[in-house]
Amino acid sequence: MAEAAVKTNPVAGEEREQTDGFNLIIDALKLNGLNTIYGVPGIPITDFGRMAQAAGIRVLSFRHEQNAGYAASIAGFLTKKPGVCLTVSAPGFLNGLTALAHATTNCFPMILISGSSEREIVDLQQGDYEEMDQLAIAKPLCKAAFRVLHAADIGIGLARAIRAAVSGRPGGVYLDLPAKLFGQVMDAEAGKKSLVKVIDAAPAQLPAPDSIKRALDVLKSAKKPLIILGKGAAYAQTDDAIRTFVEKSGIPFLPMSMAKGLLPDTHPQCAGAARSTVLKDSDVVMLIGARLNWLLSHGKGKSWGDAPKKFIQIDIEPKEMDSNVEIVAPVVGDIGSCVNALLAGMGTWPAPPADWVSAVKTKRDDNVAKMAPRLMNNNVPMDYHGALGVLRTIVKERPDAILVNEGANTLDLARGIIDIYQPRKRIDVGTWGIMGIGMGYAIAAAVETGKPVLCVEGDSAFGFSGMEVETICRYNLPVCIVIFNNDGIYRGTDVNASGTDDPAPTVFVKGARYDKMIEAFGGIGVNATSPDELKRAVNAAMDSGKPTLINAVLDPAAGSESGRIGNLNPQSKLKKK
Ligand code: ADP
Ligand code: TPW
Ligand code: MG
Repeated sequence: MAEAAVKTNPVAGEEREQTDGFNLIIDALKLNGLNTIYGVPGIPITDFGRMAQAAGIRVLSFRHEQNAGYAASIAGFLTKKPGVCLTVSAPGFLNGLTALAHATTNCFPMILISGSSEREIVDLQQGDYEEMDQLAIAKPLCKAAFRVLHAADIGIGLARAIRAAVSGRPGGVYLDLPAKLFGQVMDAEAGKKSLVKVIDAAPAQLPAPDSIKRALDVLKSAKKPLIILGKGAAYAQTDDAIRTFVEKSGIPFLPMSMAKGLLPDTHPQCAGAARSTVLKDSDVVMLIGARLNWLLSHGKGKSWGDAPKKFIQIDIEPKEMDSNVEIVAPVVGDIGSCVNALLAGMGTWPAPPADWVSAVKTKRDDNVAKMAPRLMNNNVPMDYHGALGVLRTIVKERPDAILVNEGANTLDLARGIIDIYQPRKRIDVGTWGIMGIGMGYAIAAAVETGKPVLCVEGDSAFGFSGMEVETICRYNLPVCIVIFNNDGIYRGTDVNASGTDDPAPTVFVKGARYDKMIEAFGGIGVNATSPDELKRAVNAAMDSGKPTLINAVLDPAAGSESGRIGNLNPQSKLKKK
């Protein structure tokens, strides 16, 4: 128990140790191995942060709760333990809520703990300091939401939060802690007994044997099979089983963005560079921890071609099946158990038809060869390909670094160009395609893994979390941020059609020097105008591990509207005058 807990209280003539809400929460977190908190201090949690730090929990103090929340969410993805975000009431809570909803949407385990005002006042709407019915607001946006009113229930409250976050399909959980709870005093011995160490928080979920047989039968019957690996497969941390299964099957695989590196992008079976061909031409598609959402065009339409398709899906969430198209072989269970059951049932497995495998390989090799010269260009100002060619080589030489990536063109092109070699080394905008995850993800990646982090950020994307460069400097984290500065959102060339002096909505200050921002906090800033300069600066940063921000000057005309998802952008059909 945390030392500060100990008070004495004369009960029936004897001195009995007491504890309080502050200490019970700390003890409950530690008991469950939740040793890191991402948050922003303030009433009523300021002392809690101090006491948690004193008790050996790592407390990372951010400049905005949304960034702390994104950090917690990706900590959950990287570790399979719920990432903890701590905020103050009403506005702090709301700032953290975006990240909680994001965690839920992305199936990352996270617990948002917010202090709140007193129930008596909130429920009568009497206007407390930062009054808000936070529990009610959180509920529809997360997987589960709980409130603890009595110190004796803290252990159970946290246990419920942990189980809800990590069991089944992982997600975000809200834990509401009213200010009064922190100071509530109770007998220390009883307090200790009230804590719960959660046993087997995410129990294995074994697939039904029938479902495994059905899936293998369908897969075996395929002429043009394809395996799609999603970020659920990366989350599952069952890397060897997945790799063995894919290799034993001989089937081409397509990694979704955050599943890149489960098998290296350079693996002979990787169909990443033949994406449109394999989606169109495949006849049986096995999804492992990937949803048929917008990122896979809902499993139908033009990108899937006319050939009839059969889908096999492995997922822990039974309701995911048939969400967009019919799943002929649903396999419900955790990915480790499912893949191991598939492996056990495969027997001697026939290689997939050679003409299919070689057609995919030819397409892939053609596309890679076509791209190669563009990646070696030395243009000044840089274009995306020239800059990304450099970063691609650096990641190849440093495969254990974690790549954080957001933006539009900066995202779409980096995803395709930068090969990833190890599992969970690429983290990005995820299911919602949101901007703002950058610095929070970078901080959590560095803190949780101890590995160097390379952030490839659009200049707009960076702006959503840019103030956290101070946090990166404060904790002296090995983070190198490269800003693809093309003077704006998608491009820096838009003009205001109204004739007023205002700039167009998508453009920023021309020639901005983001590198100066980090210098204000003692980090290293570099302005890089050519691929060679960029290469030198990134290598120096990765070697030194010092917080670095590189302003990579890109041609403002190099990008395209909405990057690769311009098709989702409604545009006026009215003729421009
Ligand atoms: P991507 O965006 O990479 O395609 P999604 O986030 O759409 O991936 O899909 C991830 C899927 O993985 C979710 O449907 C989720 O239920 C599932 N999932 C997460 N963890 C596990 C696990 N341990 N076992 C099985 N399925 C999982
Ligand atoms: C929370 C909309 C999608 S991409 C983008 C915005 C604002 C920025 C693109 O510019 P950037 O990249 O980063 O400079 P580049 O290389 O194309 O110039 N608010 C949120 N999420 C999203 N997705 C948006 C707005 C958007
Ligand atoms: Mg930009």
